[in-house]
Amino acid sequence: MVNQHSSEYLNKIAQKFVLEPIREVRALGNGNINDTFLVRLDQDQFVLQQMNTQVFCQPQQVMQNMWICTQHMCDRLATCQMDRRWETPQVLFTDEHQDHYLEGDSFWRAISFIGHSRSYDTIQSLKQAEEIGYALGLFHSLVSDLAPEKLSDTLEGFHITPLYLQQYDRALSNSSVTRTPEVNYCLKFVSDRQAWAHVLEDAKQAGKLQLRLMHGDPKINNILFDVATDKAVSVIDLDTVKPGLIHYDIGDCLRSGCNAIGEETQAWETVRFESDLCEGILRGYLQVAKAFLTDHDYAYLFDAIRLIAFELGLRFFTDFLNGNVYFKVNYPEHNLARALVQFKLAESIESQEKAICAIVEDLR
Ligand code: GN1
Ligand code: MG
Repeated sequence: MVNQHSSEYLNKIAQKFVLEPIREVRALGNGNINDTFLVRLDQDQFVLQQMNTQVFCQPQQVMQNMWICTQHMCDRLATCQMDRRWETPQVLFTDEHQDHYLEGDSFWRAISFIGHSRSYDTIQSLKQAEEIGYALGLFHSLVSDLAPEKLSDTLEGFHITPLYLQQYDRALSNSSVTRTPEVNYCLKFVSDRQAWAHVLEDAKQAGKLQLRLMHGDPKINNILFDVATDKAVSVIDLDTVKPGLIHYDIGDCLRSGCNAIGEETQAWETVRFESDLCEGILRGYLQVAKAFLTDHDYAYLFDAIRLIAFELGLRFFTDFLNGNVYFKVNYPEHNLARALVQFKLAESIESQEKAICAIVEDLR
């Protein structure tokens, strides 16, 4: 059998997307779902990815969505006067003009590499917080006039918390997990919040929150910063751009950007939601987003921040109970450790409800 990740194999796949000789292919980043590589050419480089088709069952639709949304953003950028650097990742095509390459069951695609940029796994400063918020705001603004129904639902149930609760109930009833103090903490944490966890879906059903286009995964390391100015220059990882609530994005951006020790920390007991970083991110976001947020949107911001940390913890914990079938892990309790981080973060958010709501009020 071919070793899919041998350099010979990777070179062969990478060569499908360019004519120039490939100089090097190496692993890039630490995504939890797809396998990502950086391909070096003589003068240029690009990103090569093998998509996880267990998670993204319709990878062609993901590529179609990506194409529509990147084209739309480029058109928008061409007509507006940007006074700063901003770039959109581009889909690369194979020599047969395909947006992907199929090798047996393996689905490969290539995306342009945004040069002179870097990403961070944990936030470094308040200034950066504002940049992260600005980046998400600009992204939402650039897709705000693209009708959501033009994009397919490529990941059904994504960020629908009540559905994750159902999956959790199933996982729990099939699991014979040892009841360690950490496991008991997670079980109680979820059980105490079951009823509240419907909050955003209820607001959507009631027509208070509208379906728009969302990024789906705007965590800190999906924002790129210019290496010289440290200003945000791009939002990457467009796999989950699809119709949804922008609240999922705001919650995801804040749960990731306001946890200064990062989602992979082992020190889960010390995880805190930093409200000054929250203020920075929201200030940056609202600089752009004030133009399209409604009163209802503001009313649900706190719930969104609390919910997405809770939801991600629930997703990690469920995967731990299921034996780690969704997120990549480095050791068997990895998803439990990740769940504890998110639950601690949610707890910290809950304890600062008044302060966070006051920040929202002051900024609007
Ligand atoms: C996954 O694969 P990656 O790292 O881009 C996940 C996100 C989570 C994130 C947590 C499709 O994203 O929802 O927030 O891990 N993506 C999917 O790090 O489930
Ligand atoms: Mg992602």
